[in-house]
Amino acid sequence: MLKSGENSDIFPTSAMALLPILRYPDARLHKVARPVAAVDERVRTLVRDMIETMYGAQGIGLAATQVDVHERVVVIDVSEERNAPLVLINPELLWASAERVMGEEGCLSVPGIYDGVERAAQVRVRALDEHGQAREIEADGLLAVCIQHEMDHLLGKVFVEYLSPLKRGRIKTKLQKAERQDKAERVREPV
Ligand code: GNR
Ligand code: NI
Repeated sequence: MLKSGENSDIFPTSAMALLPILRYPDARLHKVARPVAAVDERVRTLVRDMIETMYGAQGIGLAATQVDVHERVVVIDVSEERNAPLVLINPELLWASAERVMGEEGCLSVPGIYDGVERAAQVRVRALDEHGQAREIEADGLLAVCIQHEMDHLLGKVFVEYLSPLKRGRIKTKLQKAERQDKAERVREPV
C-alpha cells in the first residue's frame, strides 16, 4: 500500500480509467508522439490512467502511443512489488553505452509474442516527472531495456520491427487472425 505523501499525485486511486491498448498491426502505433507542452492536470490524469492500465495489464511499462495518445509520456515500473512507478515526460536520450545486450522482449501491443532484441546495456535519460520537474536517470538491466522499448513507441516503433521480415510477417498474420476471432466472439456474446 502507498505510504502517505509517497508519490500520491500519481499513485492509483479510485476514479481512474483502464485505457484500451492498441494492438499490432495498427497504423496508429506508428505515429510519432509530440512533446508535452505543459505538465498540467490533464497530463497528470493521463499519467494516472496509464499507470492503472499498465498494472491492470501486468506490464512493466506503457507509452502513451499504445493508448492512442500521441504525446511524449511514458510510465514504467520494473519493481517486484509493483509499487514504484516511474514517469517520463518528454524523455531525451542523453547517452547510450556502446555495450549491447540481447534480451527477450514482449509488448502489451503484441500480446503473446516474445523474441530477442539487442539494446544498449546502459542509458542515461533526461525527462520531466509528473510535477514538471526535470530529472536524469541512469539505468541498466531491465530498466534500461524498458526505457529504450518505451522511447521507441514514442517514435512509432514497435519491437517486432527489429525482427526479420519473415518473423514480423508471421506475427502480423497471427495477430490479425486472433483479432478476427476476437471480433467474431464479441458479435456472438455482446457485452
Ligand atoms: O510488459 C512489458 N514487458 C517487457 C519485457 C521485456 C522488454 C520490454 C517490455 S515492455 C512491456 C510493456 C510494453 O509493451 N511497453 O511498451
Ligand atoms: Ni511495448
